Amino acid sequence: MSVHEHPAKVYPVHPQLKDSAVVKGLSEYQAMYEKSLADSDAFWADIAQRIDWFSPWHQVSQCDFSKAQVAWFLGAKLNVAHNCIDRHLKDKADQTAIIWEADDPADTRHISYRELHEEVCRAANALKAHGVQHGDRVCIYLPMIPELAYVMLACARIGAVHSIVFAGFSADALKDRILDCEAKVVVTADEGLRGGKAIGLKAITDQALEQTPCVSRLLVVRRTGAEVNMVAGRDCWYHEEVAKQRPTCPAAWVDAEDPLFILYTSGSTGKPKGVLHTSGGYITYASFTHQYVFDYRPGDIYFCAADIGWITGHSYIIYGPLANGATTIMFESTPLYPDAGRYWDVVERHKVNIFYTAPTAIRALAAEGDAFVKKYDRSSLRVMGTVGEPINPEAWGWYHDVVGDGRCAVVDTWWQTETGGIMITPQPGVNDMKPGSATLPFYGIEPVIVDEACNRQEDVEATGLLCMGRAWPGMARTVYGDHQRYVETYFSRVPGYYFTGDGCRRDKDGCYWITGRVDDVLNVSGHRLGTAEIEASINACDWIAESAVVGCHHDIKGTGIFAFVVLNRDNADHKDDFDAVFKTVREQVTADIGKIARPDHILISTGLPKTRSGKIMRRILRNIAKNEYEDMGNISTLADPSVVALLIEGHRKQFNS
Ligand code: 7RM
Repeated sequence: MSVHEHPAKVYPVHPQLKDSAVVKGLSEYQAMYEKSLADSDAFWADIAQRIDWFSPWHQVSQCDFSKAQVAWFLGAKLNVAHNCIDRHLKDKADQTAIIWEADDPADTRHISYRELHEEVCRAANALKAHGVQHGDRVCIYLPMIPELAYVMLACARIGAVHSIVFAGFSADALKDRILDCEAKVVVTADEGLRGGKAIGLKAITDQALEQTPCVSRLLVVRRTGAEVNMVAGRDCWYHEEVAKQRPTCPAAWVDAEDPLFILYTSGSTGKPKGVLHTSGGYITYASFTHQYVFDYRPGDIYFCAADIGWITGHSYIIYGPLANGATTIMFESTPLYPDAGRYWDVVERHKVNIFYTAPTAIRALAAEGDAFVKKYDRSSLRVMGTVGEPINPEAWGWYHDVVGDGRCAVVDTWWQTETGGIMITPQPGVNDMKPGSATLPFYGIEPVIVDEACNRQEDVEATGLLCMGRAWPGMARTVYGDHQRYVETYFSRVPGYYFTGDGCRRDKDGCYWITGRVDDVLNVSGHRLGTAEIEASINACDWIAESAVVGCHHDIKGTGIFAFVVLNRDNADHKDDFDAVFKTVREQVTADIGKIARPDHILISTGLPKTRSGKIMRRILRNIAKNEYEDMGNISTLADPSVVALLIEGHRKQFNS
């Protein structure tokens, strides 16, 4: 049964949150929401007062979706690292900024705002010493260690642009990202450590750097102490470089529209896009949403379990919380190490008040049973968030009832790499919660639903494509080096609107239910992967002529990866050697992209269902992967309709016999 067939169960606002939350009740939300849309510039000018500006803007916004033009706080100057660190020193110098929870639960470190300031200044001076200047790109390929925070904030401090690459990506994926943004300096570690297992990041980086002439310097953080090969003239130890530097460094006043970072994300076509975020609007939006969505209060211990390699970690481990002077936890390990109680162990030991994770982690932990949860004291928890994919009501119910003891607010936050921050979400103490619905738009956000023909759906109850009717400060400004791609991806499908790529339904109360991607993007464990990227990798296997990738149901990941592969004529004899094909394909994808993109299932096929113009009809493949053999719809436009029966027969044999 899909979420839409469930009679929506409603969990009323928890009374204990109603009077103490930052926004008190639905009518206060509605008044503020209406104000945010009625005079948007006045609203955002007011909200932006939460940020320290060196000099003011001369115009609040200049946005025109028909021209794909977005700019906020024009002419203003600020420094994001100053806002995340320096301005807290007068009253919070000794407060913990970051609690680092290492892979080994016995290993935790408290980093005060004073220490953070010193470490970031040293890192900033080291980057400068190695030639990094305002506007230069620095690629960061680090695990979840404090140096990751130091280096990203060091970039912000000197006006350099960071591009963080998730440490689970392969050498090839790293190489592509370094080349695309022409990074001058790369920062990595000897090894990463997760779940007791070491990952040779330095060796992977060495492989990537064989093909990146733009890189002049590699800084290497010592994490495990493993022996690594240092290339003379190129590689330096991070700890040696920062030790040489002074612990102060002036924060460069940058323009509000100067780039802060690039983050690569998958789309439906081609290689990943370098989503570019700028400084003033992004930090305003990250800070504002972090306070309101999580009902963050001074003194709270805040734990977002994402990886900083993804946007959730950028906005809600580092930038939003630190801009708000919070204590934020950086978690190096996995939810299952040393066992399925790890998150709750962290909650108990650090007395976490706000916890934020993804549905895939919730499902994986729910499957391990309640005992791991109940073993730990979770009475400090007040707000619990989810992000990354639609949450099924069963997982929502377990999170709310078991983890939160039925007493915490659950916020199902919908947003994207491109939106910079949370867009559609419940707010603690404000609105009733509906498991499976992200509920209501955040302040200043105007969701619009259009049908396939781009007609705006004016009725409250509506279904269609989710768009945004107006700009907000946190949105991406361009695709790095390819503005045309930004125009085509977000502003062309539905003229005059920002197109999200998601489908959705709005119910009679105006609540939004996200139904998932409407393009060829898969959401695997909350990570975005383009089917085209995975297919390109599979097709690079010698044995394979062509392939088609679709999503399929997966209990834990939400969406699994199903690949239909056609072997080369010369290798057709491998068709009986399923294990070898499966292994080869998974190894190839791991090498090209990373383990997260490995297919879960493979069906060796004699052909793919293509139209006469050569387009693969994925609808048919999705049905087959779902075990739905009956209702294939119209297949008369296929060049060879007989392939459908062969595919069904193959699938039935492999999966249903
Ligand atoms: C933050 C992040 C974005 C895509 C987005 C959706 C899906 C994210 C939710 C969700 C339903 C949610 N950035 N998505 N959050 N779907 N409910 N609360 O995940 O760029 O990596 O992914 O993720 O499809 O378009 S992302």
